[in-house]
Amino acid sequence: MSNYETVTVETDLLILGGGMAACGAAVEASYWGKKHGIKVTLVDKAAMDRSGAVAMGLSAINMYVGLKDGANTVNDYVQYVRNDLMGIARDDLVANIARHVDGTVHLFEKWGLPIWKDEKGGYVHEGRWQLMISGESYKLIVAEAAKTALGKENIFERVFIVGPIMDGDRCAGAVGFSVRENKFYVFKAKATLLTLGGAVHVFKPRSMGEGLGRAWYPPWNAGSSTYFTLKAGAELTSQEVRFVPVRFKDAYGPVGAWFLLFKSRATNAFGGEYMVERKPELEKWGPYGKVKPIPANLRNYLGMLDENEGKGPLFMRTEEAINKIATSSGDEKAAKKKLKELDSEAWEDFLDMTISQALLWAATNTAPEEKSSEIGPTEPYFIGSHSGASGAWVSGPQDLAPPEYFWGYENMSTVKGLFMAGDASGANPHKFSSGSCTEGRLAGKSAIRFLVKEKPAMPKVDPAEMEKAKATILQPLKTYEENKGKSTDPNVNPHYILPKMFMLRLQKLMDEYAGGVSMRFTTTEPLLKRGLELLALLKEDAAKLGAKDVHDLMRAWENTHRMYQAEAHVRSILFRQETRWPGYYFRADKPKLDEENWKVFVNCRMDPKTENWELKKIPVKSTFA
Ligand code: SFD
Ligand code: AMP
Repeated sequence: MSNYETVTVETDLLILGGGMAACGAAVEASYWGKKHGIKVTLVDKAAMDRSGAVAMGLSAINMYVGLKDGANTVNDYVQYVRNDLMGIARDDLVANIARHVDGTVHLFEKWGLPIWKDEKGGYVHEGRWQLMISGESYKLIVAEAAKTALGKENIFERVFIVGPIMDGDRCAGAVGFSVRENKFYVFKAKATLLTLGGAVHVFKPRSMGEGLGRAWYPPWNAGSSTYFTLKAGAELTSQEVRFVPVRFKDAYGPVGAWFLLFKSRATNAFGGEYMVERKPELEKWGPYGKVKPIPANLRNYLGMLDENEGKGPLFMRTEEAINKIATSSGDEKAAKKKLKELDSEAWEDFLDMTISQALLWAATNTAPEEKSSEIGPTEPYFIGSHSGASGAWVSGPQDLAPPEYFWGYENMSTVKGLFMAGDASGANPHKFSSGSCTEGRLAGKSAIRFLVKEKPAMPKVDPAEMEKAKATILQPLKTYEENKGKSTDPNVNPHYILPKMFMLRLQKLMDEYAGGVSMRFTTTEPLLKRGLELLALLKEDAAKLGAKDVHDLMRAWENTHRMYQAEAHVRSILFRQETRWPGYYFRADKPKLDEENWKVFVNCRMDPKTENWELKKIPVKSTFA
């Protein structure tokens, strides 16, 4: 530990993360920053070319409004998102992204992203809001634009960010460590933009043993955004709104292209189409049970009801969908050609995005044109960019936000000088890759506006405080080194807990007490309170984390971040006295939707010093009808 060098970097705007939101912020902030002599620096735990959720590529852009061709309006998108989240969404933030996202997609195309075109040269739509792409290299293309805008000297890759530096109640930057060299980093900044993604593996995954690590959302997004926001004393919102996606079983292949492009049906094991047969259930869920498309969580719930009744497993009827399209022309020769085309689209959908699904098809001799595939709800994830809504509470844009939702600079949190975008910003879901990049652009420009107008001084950071932070952050290495010899097997030692064991304990706890897969996503007040008791013990044991090397050190802090995400989630579910998203979680002791008392945001904040929590209701307001 003594051989750890401290590297101090001073900058004006610090962008944390190198994913879709960060790349958008880098391009926009560098452009406007250059006009005002403002320095922009970016830090990523991995290599930007292949980091974050889009590392493996994507096969669709899921947010494109199509304003130019008059197909849709901003308000259409606002309504779609508000209904999908059962009434709880920030219309002002959703609209702000919706009015700019098409421009971002056109930039992607200019940068070289292949977007499928129809015979008239128009974009091929997967659905009303989704475009098909050949997106294996999507992240490389977007990262290249960001790196060019920033300049190599302003990019720090392979540096893991642990938490914020505070200068009084102002965010003054961040601390972290290299995952390649013995370097501890102090980033001092006049403004900070947090885009560290969402959280995976807080709950026990369905994958285990040889498959452990297999997930839909990337396990390398470990809740660092939530931890950073809490430790800065900023407000979070919608931490109860986890996302439980329905996915092809065991390899986590997405379903959007099958439902929307291939118009595939999903049925139970007896051929029953649960989204049709269980329509009466939708009556129970207020106005949201009547909208089209059926909200994502209710789609899940209808399938879960069939499974609970022993009608599982559920299947995506790929064979039916492909053959129906192929034979639709009635011409046998054309059908053969179409079948071949559809078959390659089916495989490309996964080869461009979730390669393991294609591997599992191969490994199980599954030809989608001949055999349907099992689907099912996965373990919960925390992502503010898909059909979940967890993230920080940020200011809206002045022209769209109700007065209560605007405090100076759009996308700024409740802590001065700290901005969020992408998964890190909450209550504005359905932004996906293109919307997250767009929100990054908006937040990047807003942070530059903040720097130009407020002219904040470089924050004061006490070197002695930084040395204390360094000791705390590197402590797991010391704990392991000092105690590893006290047992015959360093993996079994009473003096420390190893990161993987810590993670498995957290996952078991969340699965059993906070409504994970084993509990069919169901929980109650007594279960949640017991879960909090066990989380408090886990937090005590976090002080005894041991790390055998710098990789383990990153794992130790990733799991600490997951633990705080877990606590924010459990406290928020406990606070909301109803069931609003039954296909995401079900409060068996509060089984109904309560529009009268609970059509609100649930916000939470933790005092960084005392770690005391406060939770509150925030009324849902909108300037949209
Ligand atoms: O259909 C630290 N997403 C899809 N979006 C689409 O537009 N189309 C699709 O087809 C999509 N599909 C999909 C999607 C995601 C995944 C994983 C799959 C399939 C398999 C969603 C988008 O990918 C998502 O909305 C955006 O990428 C979110 O952007 P952002 O910027 O909020 O998160 P990020 O890109 O993961 O970036 C996070 C960055 O932070 C870094 N990082 N760096 C330093 N220190 C730490 N402690 C850090 N922790 C994290 C990461 O390295 C990364 O650079 S479909 O299935 O939905
Ligand atoms: P997914 O593959 O589940 O990540 O979904 C990709 C996109 O398709 C998202 O915009 C979803 O909201 C949308 N989607 C998925 N399934 C359906 C469905 N059955 N009806 C309407 N939209 C859907």
